[in-house]
Amino acid sequence: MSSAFVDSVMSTVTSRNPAEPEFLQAVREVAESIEPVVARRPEISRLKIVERIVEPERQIMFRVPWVNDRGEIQVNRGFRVQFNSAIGPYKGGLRLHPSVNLGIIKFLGFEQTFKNALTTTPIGGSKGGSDFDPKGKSDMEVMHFCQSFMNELYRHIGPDTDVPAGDIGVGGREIGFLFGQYKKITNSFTGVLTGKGLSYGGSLARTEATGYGLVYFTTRMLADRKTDWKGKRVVISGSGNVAIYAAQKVASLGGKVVAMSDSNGYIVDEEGIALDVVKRIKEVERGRIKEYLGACPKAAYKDGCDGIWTVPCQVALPCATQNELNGKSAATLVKNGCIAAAEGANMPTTPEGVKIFHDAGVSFGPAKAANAGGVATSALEMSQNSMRQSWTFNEVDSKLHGIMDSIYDQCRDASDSYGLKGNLVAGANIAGFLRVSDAMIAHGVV
Ligand code: NDP
Ligand code: 2IT
Repeated sequence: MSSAFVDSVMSTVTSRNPAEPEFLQAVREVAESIEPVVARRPEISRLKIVERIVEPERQIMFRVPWVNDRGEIQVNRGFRVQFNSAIGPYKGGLRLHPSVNLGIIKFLGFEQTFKNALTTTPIGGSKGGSDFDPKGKSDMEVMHFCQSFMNELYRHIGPDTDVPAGDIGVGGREIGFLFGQYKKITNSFTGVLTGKGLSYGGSLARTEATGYGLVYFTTRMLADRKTDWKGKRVVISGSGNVAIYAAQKVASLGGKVVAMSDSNGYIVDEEGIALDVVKRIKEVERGRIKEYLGACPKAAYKDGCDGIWTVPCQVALPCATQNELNGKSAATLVKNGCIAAAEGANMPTTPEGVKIFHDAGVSFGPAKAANAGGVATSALEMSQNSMRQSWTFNEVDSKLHGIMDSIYDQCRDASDSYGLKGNLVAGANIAGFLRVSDAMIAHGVV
């Protein structure tokens, strides 16, 4: 879709941020969605809200030197992009993956701003990470990297300033090392990171939250089609934190997860994926998904990631990485009878893929809304830390469920009120944008 408004936003953002295709993709999608809002609310143009919202408040890039087990010096690049603090302290994950660069962190920070607004908890948007590859590294190497990363990051974060968490390549182990180093350098014990271990201030249900939240959101999408999970074939890409707990919740609601993947290939198990096996391989042994065949020899393994979308299913949950589900894969899913797709990963569906789903009448849950349960529960962890309390698993899970329902309602109501019924992409972007822009307007030109 092209228009004078979108063209004008994109021409400035493109000239300022050349060679950042993921960031430009994320901005274009929001610009397309909010065009009717800008037309209805003239103060947004007058106060240059769109021009301001696409510019990060602060971008930090830094050297991360560390020493590997062979005594060799390694140098990685660290990032923290503090995108928007209109509604609360910056909040968002840290990604450790060799593909990380400034454009990827900016796309994630930009999306995080609107996602966090949708949670209705008081958190701004940020993202960070490094091109460090944790795969094949020893615990000591990961610790040395995390300590060096925090030696710079600590001066930019704080419980009321910016609160990082996990993302790809950052789970409980890494958060522990990062927290330990922050505590040592600053001589303070505060809730400066979320996703912490339960022994030092973490929240019950944070590990499960993104996957569970994704399934709560998708449950509402299915309910709008007068159906539920019972007997549905479900394909979930990835086999990390989000994928595993989405699979667990799907199975508990009567769905059958028949395929999962990692960056090398995918497994198909017609009897339903044995999640205890996946959890052992991925969470305990840090192994590869193809090792599943060792425990479940009747399953099949195929090399390559996108083949997973050729496995027939009614519900598709992409939970690995950006742009992993393209137009061709979406068309295959539609042909095979898929009725709903919801994004556990951030921006996993290409714009062509989204269009094919929309045109085919497939219910589509965009990442900003559908995967917001993780950061929402991070906000609940911050609340518990501030109150020096810990809630039970059920208390946190029921608050998470309520937040996902509210996000669904916001997306549906926003799309309805702009004449875009059923378009949850537009609904999420409009509802998130309005919340952030109202706060920015109230703050004046800052
Ligand atoms: P993990 O590191 O736990 O798992 C990532 C999974 O995705 C692994 O199976 C990994 O395979 C696969 N993967 C990663 N990169 C690629 C790639 N380039 N191609 C194919 N597969 C890939 O991360 P999470 O589960 O935490 O994150 C998954 C997605 O969910 C990301 O998009 C993240 O931004 C998003 N997300 C995460 C939240 C959270 O709370 N953790 C919250 C909201 C969104 P392999 O092991 O082979 O690398
Ligand atoms: O993309 C995301 O929302 C996350 N990686 C979680 C961020 C957080 O602060 O919990």
